[in-house]
Amino acid sequence: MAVARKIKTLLTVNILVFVGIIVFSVYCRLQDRSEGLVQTVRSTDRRVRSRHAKAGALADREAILERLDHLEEVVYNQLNGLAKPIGLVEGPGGLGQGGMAATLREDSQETESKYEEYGYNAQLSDRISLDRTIPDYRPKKCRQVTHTADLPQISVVFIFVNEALSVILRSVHSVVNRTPSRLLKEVILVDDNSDSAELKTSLDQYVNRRYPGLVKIVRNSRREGLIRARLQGWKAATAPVVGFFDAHVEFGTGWAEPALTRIQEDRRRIVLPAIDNIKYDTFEVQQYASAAHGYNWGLWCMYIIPPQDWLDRGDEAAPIRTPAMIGCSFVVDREYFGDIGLLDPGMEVYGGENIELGMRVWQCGGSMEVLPCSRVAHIERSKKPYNNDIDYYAKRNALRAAEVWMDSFKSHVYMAWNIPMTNPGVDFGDVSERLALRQRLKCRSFKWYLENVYPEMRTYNDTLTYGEVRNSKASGYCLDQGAEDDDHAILYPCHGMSSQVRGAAAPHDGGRCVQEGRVAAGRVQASGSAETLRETPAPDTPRPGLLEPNKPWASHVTSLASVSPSSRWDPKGT
Ligand SMILES: [Mn+2]
Repeated sequence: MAVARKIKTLLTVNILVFVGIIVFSVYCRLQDRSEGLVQTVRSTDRRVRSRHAKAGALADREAILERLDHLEEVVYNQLNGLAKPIGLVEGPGGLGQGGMAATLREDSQETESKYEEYGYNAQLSDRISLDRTIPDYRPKKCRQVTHTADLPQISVVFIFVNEALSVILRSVHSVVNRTPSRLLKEVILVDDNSDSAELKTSLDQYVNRRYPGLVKIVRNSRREGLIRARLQGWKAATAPVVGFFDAHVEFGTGWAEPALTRIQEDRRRIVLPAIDNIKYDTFEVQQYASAAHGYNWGLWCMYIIPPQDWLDRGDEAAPIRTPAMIGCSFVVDREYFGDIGLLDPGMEVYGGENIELGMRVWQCGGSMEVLPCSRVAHIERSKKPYNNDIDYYAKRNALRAAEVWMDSFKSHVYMAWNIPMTNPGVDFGDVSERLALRQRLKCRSFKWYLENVYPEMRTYNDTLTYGEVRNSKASGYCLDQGAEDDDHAILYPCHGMSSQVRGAAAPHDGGRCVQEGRVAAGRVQASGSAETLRETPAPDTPRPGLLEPNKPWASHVTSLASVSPSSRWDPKGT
């Protein structure tokens, strides 16, 4: 009880002091104003005052005003400034400081529905300060590097659709707080026609008062997809360098200088700040290991091990050559980006544009690199917006990239998506302008790119055919990979995912299946229910008939199944 009473007293004293400060500042303001009025009325009197006395009074006045400004700042911070009226936290308070994991005491219905809507714990985000600090995960060496004073300025573009207000504002606060003001020309928010009213009026009012003149908002009157939304941001940008980010990120200390330095040295470099992870449930900031950004033949991006020469060099602060980008964080010279054709505006929604840019910049004389000294933490959402037909758009965009940049290797993309090269049943639109761009820029072949930039990528030559291997007696069943921990192929209801999709190579390769998984060895026996149909191991029998190269098995291979590869990893998506 005594402790409680003490706390109570302390609280009361605090509040009293607080109220005192406010009353004092309001009083001074009033004084100031009335003094102003009096001064206007008595302006004639003032003229006759001695010059010396006037200067003294002015100096006093200046000092008082300065002091008042300071007090006002203190009060403002204590009251959490402009964020408080919209239910958010600014300044040093709030949960999750230092990038620590945070939790809410009660899990309400509202929390659940917001999770559903945004793919992260938006209600928790509202309780985390817009100005929170995050750990400095840069390699040690980065902190000793000094940068020249004449670095170019940057425009930072955030694109979003239906994002939580607190998450967008934390991205903005974070870039303003951690970028030297002389380098940050502007922040551009591109709203791809979000549904919520909060993202219209509240966002407008907040940024106009908090960052007048610094933050611009561009709104699409219809949903364009995040690829064209980025292009809108680029059009609005005026600094010599532009950074493109998802609107659910937080910037690390000193992120801008190394990126701007690399671009100042060579404007044909596309620089990717290294990505750390903000956990979507607790908002804890976790470090990710140094990686390059690669992709599979379906053109889904993934982190890959850095190139061998980088590993051999043993300098963890050195830039990492990368064949493509995840896409949620990249920095580029504004004019150069225009010169090489921006992002393909014929692509829809998102997916594939990030890989296409990687292929294009390398093939057309530029480069792309991850910078471990420049770091951005990003929320990998548990669910993405545009959830309808994302696979369809990713496939469509992948085919555009394949048709323009990949020469004969485009077959790999068709194979990965399990669609025939003739009459694919996917309308990927007109690529003639992109082909003309390739011609105009005199770009290298995809073969050159594979050999020099992405040698890790496995190629499948002499492919005769690809698709599912169906059981001719029960056509609803396909050969499947089976459990990870044994060598047994199984029959399973056809689903068209990658575990069932196989390719077959020319005879010199043994005429066997060259799918990523294991080749079946043994007799495929249909017994039991659909769920338990399994191959029976039989070491003394030859390979299953379905895969015998001398059998006309190609007729078992379905040519079209409009489904996506299942084994993929896609952390971007915005
Ligand atoms: Mn994202």
